[in-house]
Amino acid sequence: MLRRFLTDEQEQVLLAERHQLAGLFQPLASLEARQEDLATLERALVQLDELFLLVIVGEFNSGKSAFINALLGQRILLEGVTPTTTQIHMLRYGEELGEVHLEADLAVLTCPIEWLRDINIVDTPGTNAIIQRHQQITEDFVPRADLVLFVTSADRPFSESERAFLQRIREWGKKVVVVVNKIDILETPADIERVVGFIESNSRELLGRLPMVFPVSARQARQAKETFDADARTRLWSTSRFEPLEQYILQTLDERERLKLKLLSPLGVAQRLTERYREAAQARRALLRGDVSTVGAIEADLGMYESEMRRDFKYHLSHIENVLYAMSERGNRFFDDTIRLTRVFDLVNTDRVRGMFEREVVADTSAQVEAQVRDLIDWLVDKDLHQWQQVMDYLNRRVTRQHENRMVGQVGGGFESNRRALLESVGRAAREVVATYDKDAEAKALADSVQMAVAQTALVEVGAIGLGALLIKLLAATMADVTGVLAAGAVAAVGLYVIPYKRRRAKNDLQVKIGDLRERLSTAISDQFERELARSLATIRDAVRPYTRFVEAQQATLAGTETALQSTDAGLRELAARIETL
Ligand SMILES: Nc1nc2c(ncn2[C@@H]2O[C@H](COP(=O)(O)OP(=O)(O)OP(=O)(O)O)[C@@H](O)[C@H]2O)c(=O)[nH]1
Ligand SMILES: [Mg+2]
Repeated sequence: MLRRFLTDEQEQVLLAERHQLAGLFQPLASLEARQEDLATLERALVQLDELFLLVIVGEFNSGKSAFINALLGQRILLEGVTPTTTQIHMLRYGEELGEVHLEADLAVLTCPIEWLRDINIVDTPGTNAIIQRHQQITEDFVPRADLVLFVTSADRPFSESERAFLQRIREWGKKVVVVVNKIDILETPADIERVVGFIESNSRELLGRLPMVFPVSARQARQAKETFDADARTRLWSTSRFEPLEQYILQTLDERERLKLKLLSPLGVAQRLTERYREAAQARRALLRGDVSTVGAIEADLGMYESEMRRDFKYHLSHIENVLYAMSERGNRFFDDTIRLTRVFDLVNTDRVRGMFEREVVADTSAQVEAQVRDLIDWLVDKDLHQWQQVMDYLNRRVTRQHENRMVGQVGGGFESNRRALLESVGRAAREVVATYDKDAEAKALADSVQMAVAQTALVEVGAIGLGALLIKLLAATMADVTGVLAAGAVAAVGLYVIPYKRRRAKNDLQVKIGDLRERLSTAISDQFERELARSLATIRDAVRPYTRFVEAQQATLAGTETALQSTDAGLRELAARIETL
């Protein structure tokens, strides 16, 4: 890095810094950092091993190239009134003059000047030129600087674009020295002082502290170095005011000072990146927080759906049961009315009794049960559909809201596009369910399975006869039993004693039969309902699960990344303090 050996403490700081910088790759990668930022970090690491880099920046035509030529004492770089420097020129020590192109936009010039063994000096394309690309080349190079020399021209000190540019340099944590060039065009020393004062107060405000400001005439300085006329040389050299600046660069900036700047420079870069990606992580966290609450809301909604369904199902079931209760009431009344002495002759005619029983007791029970079951099924299907709609709404709202969060879109494109794709595909699935929901088919399928369930508990072979027909079949069996009680004995003969007994027996039998039927029906329908509810919940949860899983996984990763960034941040601060004491 530098030509002299490092002290133990310096060596340790250097090691610690390498460690911190290298540790930043992982969290940055996990936040899908921009390629440029990763490259910048990588260069910052490499830069620790490179020679001190003094980078000259400023607007086009301010005299950056002229300044370097003056420093070198020869016109090595091209100067011109139009935008002249079109790529980065790095000046290095070399036995003889030479030029090689290392990378795109970077030319290395070698020059046999002693102090270039300690400092590499860099000329950059001017900013605020009509050629946008020049500005970009220069801005991309700024993170590599160990010290930035900002050249502004005395005829237009501090333009708006210079302010903006300086601000960006500051963000990289660079130390800045300001050069006011072309003071030869100012008429009096007082004008020079005014310009310097103006620049000092503005840059203090902009950089947060007063930078060193050197007013010079690069042109006169070079002329002084080139002329053979001793008088002219003295005069030009003094009016150029170049000496303090040259002194600063070549002497004040000694090895210790350069080492400090060298160590601080990648630190500034790392701090800037850490800060940027902590913000990115924060934005991501905020987004995930919204996702978590959406997932939570969907889950809470499903929980509510489940308990409301159970509660309301009880009402529906009671309606069905009531139909059968009503039937047994009618049965009681029927037996009270029919099984009496005065009607003994009616009772003897079994067919007639059966006909009466069918008309008065059974009546339209099966149709009523069927209607109630149909109601229940419609309700079930409606609720299921409604729940899907609910989920779809939650997801839609989330998709709409995320577009408002532009910050997240800026960094971590992969995360955001994965997330959006996922959210959209889950939303699409829900939308599709809602759009293609065939209520009739769903209801039909449910009705079939209810019927099957009842048939199974009754151990009756039914095939596809329908719930009503099935009930009639079951009731007919009941009827046969009950009316059979009446037919069995010679009612007339022992009427007086037997009739009350028969009546009680018939009523009791009917209660038992209907009770049994009700029980079977309730059990079958309840089981079916539970299965249906479980299926509905499971299907919805399955549809949302990819999103839920993504959110959970991302949260876990993010927590780790945030911790890493936080500890890097602390580590960098501590290092910065240590470097100041070197
Ligand atoms: N009067 C005066 N003119 C100068 C001085 N320094 C440079 N110039 C002139 O200003 C013009 C621009 O100088 P350059 O050194 O090419 O400026 P630059 O900042 O490198 O410009 P770009 O490479 O285009 O960004 C040239 O015509 C120089 O001769 C100076 O101290 N005084
Ligand atoms: Mg130039």
